[in-house]
Amino acid sequence: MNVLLLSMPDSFEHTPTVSIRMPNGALTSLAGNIDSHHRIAVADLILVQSSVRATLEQLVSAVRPDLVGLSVMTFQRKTAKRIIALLRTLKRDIQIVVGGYDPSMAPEAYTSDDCWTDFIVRGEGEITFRELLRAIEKGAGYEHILGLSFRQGEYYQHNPDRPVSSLDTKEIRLPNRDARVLSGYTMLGRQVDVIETSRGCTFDCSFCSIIAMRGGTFIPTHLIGYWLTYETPEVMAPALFFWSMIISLLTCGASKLCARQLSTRA
Ligand code: B12
Ligand code: SF4
Repeated sequence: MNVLLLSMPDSFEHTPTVSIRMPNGALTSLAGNIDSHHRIAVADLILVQSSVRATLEQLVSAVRPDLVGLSVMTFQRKTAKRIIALLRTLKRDIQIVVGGYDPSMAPEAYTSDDCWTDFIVRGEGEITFRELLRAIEKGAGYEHILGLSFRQGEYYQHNPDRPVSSLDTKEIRLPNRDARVLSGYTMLGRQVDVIETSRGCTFDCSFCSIIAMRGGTFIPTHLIGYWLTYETPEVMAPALFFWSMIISLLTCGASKLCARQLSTRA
């Protein structure tokens, strides 16, 4: 299948594109976790904020996607709906899947008449998305896929939630950065890439999306070890953004990561 994954072009006033144009880590992680025979393209629309329509026209024509996946934060919902409408005019038989924070926490926003989606991936996406592509290929039905909502005629079926992955079974593989088809990621003018060092948080602030998304779990060590061993030498942007909700709990791992990165560059 041809698959196109998009992050939304909107930035917030705290993170204007003149200072931050960061890659979306979810999309490359999804790209790294689908079966290898699929053709996958990842496009971060934050890089083309002033030419979204033209870029989508070009991408749909070049990739001919069977399925387009959108990663959506809450403040990007309106844009996501406009992009979905545009995609449907560009290719009629396209299937649309949405995932990320907004579709996970407010799936009903993506099942209404003004937003016609085929699938909603709720919560952690790698395994659900991999299983979804397999099910589409086999025509085998979607009832067995945890964390998935799907359209059945007029209605949506919401399958049970998928428990968060412990990440130590190697069921979730490394991201695929080669799938990116746009360039120009910068942070304060320097080329940047991102490395994920943990998932979740140990705290439970009532206003925070992380708790709803990951049920209060925090999974640090496996990823730190994983990235240290396999990934950091290959990620060579002049600026690296290591993200963790609470990196201060991981000072040992964080300093190892920095030391490893510096020695690789020396
Ligand atoms: C790194 C990060 C940033 C970076 C990079 C952002 C980027 N371009 O991706 C920077 C610092 C730039 C940033 C900025 C902002 N961020 Co931020 N950020 C994060 C952080 C820490 C990690 C995100 C991440 O990549 N995680 C790792 C990936 C692998 O996991 P994931 O994103 O959850 O994706 C998984 C699932 O959601 C799902 N999924 C996601 N997308 C899709 C798409 C499809 C098709 C499918 C099937 C599945 C799927 O599968 C993925 C793999 O399991 C999160 C908090 C967190 N720990 O997740 C906040 C977070 C996403 N950010 C948030 C916010 C609000 C912002 C800002 C608006 C802040 C501001 N006021 O300016 C800006 C928006 C900038 C922008 N235009 O993107 C909120 C979003 C809340 C919400 N309800 O929408 C979060 C959740 C923080 C929080 N605690 O509330 N952010
Ligand atoms: S990520 Fe920050 S805001 Fe969210 S629960 Fe953890 S400490 Fe609280």
